[in-house]
Amino acid sequence: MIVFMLLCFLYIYISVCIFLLYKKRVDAWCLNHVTSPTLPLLANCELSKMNPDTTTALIYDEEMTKYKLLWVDPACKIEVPERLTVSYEALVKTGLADRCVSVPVREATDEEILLVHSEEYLEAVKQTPYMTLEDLQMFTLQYGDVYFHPNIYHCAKLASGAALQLVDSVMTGKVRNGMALVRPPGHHSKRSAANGFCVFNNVSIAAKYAKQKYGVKRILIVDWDVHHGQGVQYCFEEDPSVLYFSWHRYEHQKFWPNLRESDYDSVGKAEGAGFNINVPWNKVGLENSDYLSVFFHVLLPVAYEFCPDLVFVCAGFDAAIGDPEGEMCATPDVFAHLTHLLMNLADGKVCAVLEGGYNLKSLPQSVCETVQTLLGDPLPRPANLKGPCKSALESLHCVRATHRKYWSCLKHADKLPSDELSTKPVKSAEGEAEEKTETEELVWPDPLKRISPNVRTAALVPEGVTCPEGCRLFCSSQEPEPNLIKQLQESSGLDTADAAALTSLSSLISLMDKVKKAEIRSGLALVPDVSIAMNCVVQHAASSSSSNRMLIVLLSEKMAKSCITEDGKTMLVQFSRRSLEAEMTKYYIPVCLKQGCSGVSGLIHAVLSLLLPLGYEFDPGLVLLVRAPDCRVSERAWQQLTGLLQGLAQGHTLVLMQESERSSVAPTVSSLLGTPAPSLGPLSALGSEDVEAPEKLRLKLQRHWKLLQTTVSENKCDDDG
Ligand code: Q6M
Ligand code: ZN
Repeated sequence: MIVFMLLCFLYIYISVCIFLLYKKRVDAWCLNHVTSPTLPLLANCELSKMNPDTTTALIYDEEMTKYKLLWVDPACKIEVPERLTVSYEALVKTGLADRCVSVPVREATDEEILLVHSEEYLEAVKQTPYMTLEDLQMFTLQYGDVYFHPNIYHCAKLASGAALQLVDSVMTGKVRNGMALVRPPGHHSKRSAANGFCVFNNVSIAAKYAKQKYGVKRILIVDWDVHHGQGVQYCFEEDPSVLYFSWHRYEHQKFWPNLRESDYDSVGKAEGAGFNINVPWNKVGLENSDYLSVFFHVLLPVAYEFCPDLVFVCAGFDAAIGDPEGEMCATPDVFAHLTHLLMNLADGKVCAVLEGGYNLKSLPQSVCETVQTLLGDPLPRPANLKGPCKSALESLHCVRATHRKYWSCLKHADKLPSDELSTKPVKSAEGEAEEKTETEELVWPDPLKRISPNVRTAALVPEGVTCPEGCRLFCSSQEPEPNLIKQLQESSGLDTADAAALTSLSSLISLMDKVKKAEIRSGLALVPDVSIAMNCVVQHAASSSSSNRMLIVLLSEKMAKSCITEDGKTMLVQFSRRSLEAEMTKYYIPVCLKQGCSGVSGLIHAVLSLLLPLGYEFDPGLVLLVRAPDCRVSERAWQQLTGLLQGLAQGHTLVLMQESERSSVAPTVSSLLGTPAPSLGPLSALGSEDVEAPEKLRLKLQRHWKLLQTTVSENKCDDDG
């Protein structure tokens, strides 16, 4: 009897243990409903762990490290299992993996693989697990730059299945976004052929699946791998519901895969014309500025016009510094920005799937930057952007000119000169002669730690206004200093008798100081008068000795130039109906919009192609975003603007709004908290009048601000090339 009871206890004990272990995983999925009123007090990471609206999926399985090259092949030797292990280990070591929801992989089914591939090809690949080494080598011979292994078929099914799991997690709302770390990659594989280390086209399969299973109408695929994903291009060439964007090392077709159709003039076919965008790079050594320019002046304007419901990233990291294939010089932190700039599209539904990346130092760094951004951490400062190089500008020019007939945002792009720039065959053998010196060890600084301030967003609101969920009510702790009050009185023009107003202004100053000192990430203040408040903040910033630059983004019809000095510490970009062009200087930039801020397409276009490049090059330490009550900005466009600006100044934004606009507090705070701005819907085509003024401004300012350039201008004395 006693033995029986002991056995019973043991049994119960073991069951409870198993249950608890199991529950740990399930919890991550089911805590969706936990939204307690005390949430604002929790640290960011705990918050994101529980709320599906803010979680990031991470999909990985060690099984995908279990195949490798079994013979000597110089073309394939860089594609090693360690690519995956070092990436995953870096995510674990930095604590990022722990902050994600771990979603298991699965095998893609035959039916799913057949969404993209032919039956003959699938059947052929199915035989590979049973082949001898010799058979495998023979089998491999029919394809280019790829190798087979008895376990690669299994891994390829898992790689595609991982992409499908990611789609399911994002589309069902279990997570907001996510990344799948997979091997083999996918973007080169074609309907009936393996190619470039790829067996099944993971992202193409996932895109077809999303269309079929969830009825997704428009899909954007951003391929930032340094190679052209020709497989993806072929798959969706005639499909206007999938916009494929790829930049790639091309060198006038001298670089693998050496295809004519990788050039900028392959725009898609039939119905799909305009929905394939190739940006060929004809030089190596490109840098952050080159990549970001293409985002500002091609990808983002087109993407906003297209308005995807879902975004995939063919996330290869061979475009990063140190990569033996790409030979580019962009630093890993650029991927934080590329990721961030996509995160306000498609209501934040971004699915990143690993492709290439062969430097075992820059690859894990870049993966971490990407995942950390998906998780919503503050962005690194976009330091030292110096504008695109001449060759990148040539590519940019060609792409914009070629696509101007398809996209209204590009309709004012400069046409191509009659003698085309890019398709020109390579000049002579001169470049050829310099043989590839065995890439000497490149060094670059480790990316900086991205630390979240304890308080994400604080709001300074008048009594009676409730502070939205997730946000901290700001109360100034100290008594205002008499000196400050005196200063405020001068800059506000308020009477000493107006003690209450002066105290509230001094709270505003202390909020700004806390944001500047990074004790708080971002802030919002509802004030009785935005102009007065703005003046006070600007004066105070100017009087403090800090060398911190401030970017002021002003939505107002009221002239405001006088509030800044030209010492380079402040830049003011003002959006209004008024044509204040004559007043323009290097640091005061009045953007005249035909419909003012109320026209969504016009405003967004100006934000993407003017404000962002200016902001990134200026690289402020603080962004002051001011919304005057007369600006009539639509709530969604405002949220997009607020969201996009979080890429600057490590997210240190201070928003000023007028008391009368209290209904906008919640949506604004939501954007400051990192909630993706709601999608704008397909934008109405831009009229000439929307594009003309900003375009004129861009041309005038590009001498000062190189990130505004889109063509190789006459007066540009660039010595590379
Ligand atoms: C290798 C030539 C070696 C996923 C990916 C695959 C790239 C395949 C490159 C094949 N050529 N010098 O795009 O990164
Ligand atoms: Zn690649």
